[in-house]
Amino acid sequence: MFDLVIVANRLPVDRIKLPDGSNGWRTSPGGLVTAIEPVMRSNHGVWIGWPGGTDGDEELFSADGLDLAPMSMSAEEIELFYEGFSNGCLWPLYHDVVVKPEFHREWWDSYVSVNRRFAEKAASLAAEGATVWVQDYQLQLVPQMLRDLRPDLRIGFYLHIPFPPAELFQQLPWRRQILEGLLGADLVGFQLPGAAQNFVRLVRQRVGHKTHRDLVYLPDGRTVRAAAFPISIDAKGFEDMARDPEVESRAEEIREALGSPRTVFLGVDRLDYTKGIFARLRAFSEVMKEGHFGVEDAVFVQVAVPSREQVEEYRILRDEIERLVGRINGDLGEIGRPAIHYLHSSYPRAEMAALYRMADIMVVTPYRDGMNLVAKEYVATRFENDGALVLSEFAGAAEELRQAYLVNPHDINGMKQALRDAYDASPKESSKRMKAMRKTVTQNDVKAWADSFLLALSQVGTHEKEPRPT
Ligand code: GDG
Repeated sequence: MFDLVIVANRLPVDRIKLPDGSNGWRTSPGGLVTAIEPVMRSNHGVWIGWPGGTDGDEELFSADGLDLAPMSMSAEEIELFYEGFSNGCLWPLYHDVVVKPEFHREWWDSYVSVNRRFAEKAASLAAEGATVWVQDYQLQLVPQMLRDLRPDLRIGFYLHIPFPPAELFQQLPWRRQILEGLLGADLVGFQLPGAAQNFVRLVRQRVGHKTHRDLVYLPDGRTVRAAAFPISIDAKGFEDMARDPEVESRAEEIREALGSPRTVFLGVDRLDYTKGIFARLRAFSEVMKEGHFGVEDAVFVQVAVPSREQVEEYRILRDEIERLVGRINGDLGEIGRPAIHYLHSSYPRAEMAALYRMADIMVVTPYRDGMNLVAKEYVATRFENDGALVLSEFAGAAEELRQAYLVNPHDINGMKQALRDAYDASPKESSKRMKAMRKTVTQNDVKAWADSFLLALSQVGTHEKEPRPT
């Protein structure tokens, strides 16, 4: 039995087959893992999640000192619950309908039954009075299901992606069930205050509960708090990695391999339609075409990390981006000097740090993003206060990183201007901006995020100053 139970769709590791046929584990990339892993380590909890694959093995194990409880997933559940309802319906709906969400009843049925299995697993592993922290959009029904099974638990929920305005959320045929699922938690955390307000407003309108500021009052006397806890990174960990001489020499090696251009632009994203990769590369290529810089002066390195490759929209996007890269390099490149270096791959963390170190301008231009950790990681690695960040206004990170070159990713001309500005900035100007951003990131690191969430969770209902509305 455990006192802290993390419930997330994925385990922080992938199950892999070793050359000798036995099972092995590899840390899997992604924002959630990066954020929660340090919390787990310092609290000695258990992490429940899907290890990838369909092998049905649910035996507890530990990897890298973490206790892990794998949840099996059938091929049908992967298709209906994960690729279907989670990534074909909720993901686009919550990201401002960048692509059209699909509403299928059999996807929903699978979402309900998988959420129930997660709730049952959490109920079986949590000690009396334990804290359970449920993560993200795939598991929004778990809080209420778990509360029905185990009223003794303290339950927190954190949404890593945006929570949409009522006008969009309302489209969801199962809107009420989702809201009621979330209300099973004592504390519902979001990236930004606007998301928490969207939620409270919807609860008032759609479920009819009384609310006051960030509190929801349930008829049974329970109080639920909805508030913002902007996520962050292990800033010191990233900085230490960036200072490692091996990382530094790798960064130099990459720059040389790129032909030692004056300026390197960098994009690092999961290959996802919310990330705005296509429009960003177009903007860069137009600036180059117009002669602001040539291929000897500047290159763009775009790392597109493979993601959700079974989902049709993602396959289409990959084709579109790769066609665009081919076209741009055909138009603007020279022998041995492409304008865009495109890499469809994932890398070890040290290589990511080397990429951040070698880049002069980091370009992060999502149409909508809960936070965006890549932007913060880049800032953390710039210990000499050099480099520039071009950042979408629609990334949660833009609320904190005000000294970035902020852009509207729908506005190609505006993006072009920001790329030119970042390219032309004096070292003094860049250093002033970076210094301020580094302060923000180092002061609010992932430990502060987790600590503040867990503290707030422990306090819900214990010292309400406001009288309950009648
Ligand atoms: C969701 C929300 C929110 C990426 N490729 C590799 C790799 N990564 C790491 C990055 C970063 C993380 O994955 C990506 O995080 P982001 O925040 O940029 O984006 P999402 O994956 O969409 O994350 C997002 C986040 O959750 C946390 O709440 O910020 O808004 O969408 O840490 O470094 N890591 C390694 N190799 C890779 O190839 N090692």
